[in-house]
Formats: sequence, structure tokens, C-alpha cells
Amino acid sequence: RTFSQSIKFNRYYRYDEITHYFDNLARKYPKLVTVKTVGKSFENRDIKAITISKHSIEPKNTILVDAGIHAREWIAPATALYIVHELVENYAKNKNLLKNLNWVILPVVNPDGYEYSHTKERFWRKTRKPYGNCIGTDPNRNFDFHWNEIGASSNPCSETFRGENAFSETEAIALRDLMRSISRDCKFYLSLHSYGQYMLYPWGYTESLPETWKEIDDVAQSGASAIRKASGSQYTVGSSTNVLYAAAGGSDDYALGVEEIPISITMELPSGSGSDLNGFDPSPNKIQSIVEESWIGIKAMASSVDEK
Ligand code: ING
Ligand code: ZN
Repeated sequence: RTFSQSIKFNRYYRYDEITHYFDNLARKYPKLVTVKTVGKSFENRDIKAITISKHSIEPKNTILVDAGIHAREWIAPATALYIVHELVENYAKNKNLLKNLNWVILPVVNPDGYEYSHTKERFWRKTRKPYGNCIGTDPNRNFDFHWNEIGASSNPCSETFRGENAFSETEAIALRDLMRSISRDCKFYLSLHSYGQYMLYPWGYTESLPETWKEIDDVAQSGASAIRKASGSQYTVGSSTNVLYAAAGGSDDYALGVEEIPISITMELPSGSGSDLNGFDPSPNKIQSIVEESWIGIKAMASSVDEK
């Protein structure tokens, strides 16, 4: 498919469709959009990010959004695509969000896992690199900041396997390198996951809070309250360790702790009413309302960062 018409949010897209959508946008909106390959997956797929920027002279603050670190959390790449759709194809409506800000969006960090969850095993979470008899590392336990200290497994058969060492996974390296390449201007890192409706922030490796937790909490609260006002949906806001569980080696801890991106938030999107594993699989007719509601929260957080 070529998306000669605008993209629709009534089904989930395969990885090729997502990258073709980006390539088409780059062709159609060359002044606004650039697409870059930021790394290769284990199975040699291009990991692609899109930059949306009004390219003025002065350097701008940058927002980095990723999704699809975990393969089965399909609503997260869908939400990342909706952000791109709104900023590019609905530019006139959203141009205030590009006046002082550049956006870098990496919709599928783990394309091998994402494709595997489409073709073989719907609830696959990890990468696809084998370790002995088992396959895959949890990329959100593979970042080099307090790696393997807590909430991560040394067993390659576990869903939370931390990898054989920090950054053993090329997908985590790709995200790290992207972060690093923009870290001087990047003020806000947002990692999209599902599910449970949480705005999580560091630390995941300890119950103590970062020195700057209040600033991060302000941004996260602004997202949660915008969503509550718009739809009534409730998000729980707090540090990962304190409101969900402790887990070291996550991308959000790394963004703050190593790359010093000041606002780092993991957003756990809604389940679309499913529970257990089905919570990772909102039915296609729920996608539109979930991504719209989530975009309201993301816009509020972006504006809050912009005002800082
Ligand atoms: N949740 C995140 C996970 O990686 C998380 C939650 C993020 C915990 C960061 C600790 C630190 O387990 C999902 N749904 O993947
Ligand atoms: Zn996840």
C-alpha cells in the first residue's frame, strides 16, 4: 500500500507499511520531514526514525519519542504513527508544536520482534537474537545504567532476560546512538509502551527519586490531567519502582542517568479493556480513540516541556 491517501487508524500496520509511510511523507513534505536509518536489527531490518522540523537557523529543543521496544505492544507504534500523522499531515492544526520544537520519532525500536508478533506469536515481547536454546532479550533491560541490578533475569528463556551484557542488542544500541546524537538539544524523551495507563519516570533501578523528580512529575501530571479532562481516563503518575515495579536497564533510566535528557517518561498506554495478555491487543476498532486520547496527553506534555 502506498498511503496516497492519508493513513487511517482502523488497523495495525506491518513494519514495511510503516517505513513506506515515512518514505512517502519524506517525498511529499521534503521541507518538514527527514527519514533516517539509525541502526539495523538482528535480522538486518533497517531501524528508521523520522525527524519533523521547521528547520529554522537557531537550534531547537528536541522531543524524542519511541515505541515498539516491546514487540507485542502494538498500540504503541500506532500512537507513534498518529503523532507523525498529526504533526505532518495536520501541520496547520499543530504548528504551534513545531514552532520551538523538533520531533524525532522512532516508531518500532524492535522490528524483528514486531514482525514476529504479527506472523508467528502474537504476544512475543523480546528481540529475536538467540541465546542457547532460547530466543530474545528484553531491550528494556539491556541499557547500560545499573544494568542487571534488579527486576531483570539472567535466564535467556525469561521474558525479562537482560541480555548477555549491557547493549548486547543492536536495537538498544540504535536507540542509544539516536539519543546520544541529539542529547544536547533533547529536553524530553518519551517511551511508549502498553499497557495499564501509567506515566512512569525514573528511577526503575531504585526506590529513591532523581534530584529533579518534581520537574519530571510536573510534565507527567500535565499529560495525565489533560487526558482525564478530555476523556475521563485515569493515569497513575510516579516513578516506575514506586508505582509499578523495579526494573533496571530501562531506556528511560538511561536517558536521564547517562544521556542527561532532563525529562524522561515511559507512558503505558491503555489496554482497550482487555486484561492479561489481551491487554496488549486492543481491537482495531479501539485504535482511533486510544491514539486520539493519548495524543492529547502527549501534546500537553510537549507544551509543558516547551514552557520550561
Ligand atoms: N512495562 C515496562 C517494562 O519494561 C517499566 C515498565 C519501564 C518498568 C521502565 C521499569 C522501568 O517492564 C512494559 N509494559 O513493558
Ligand atoms: Zn513494554
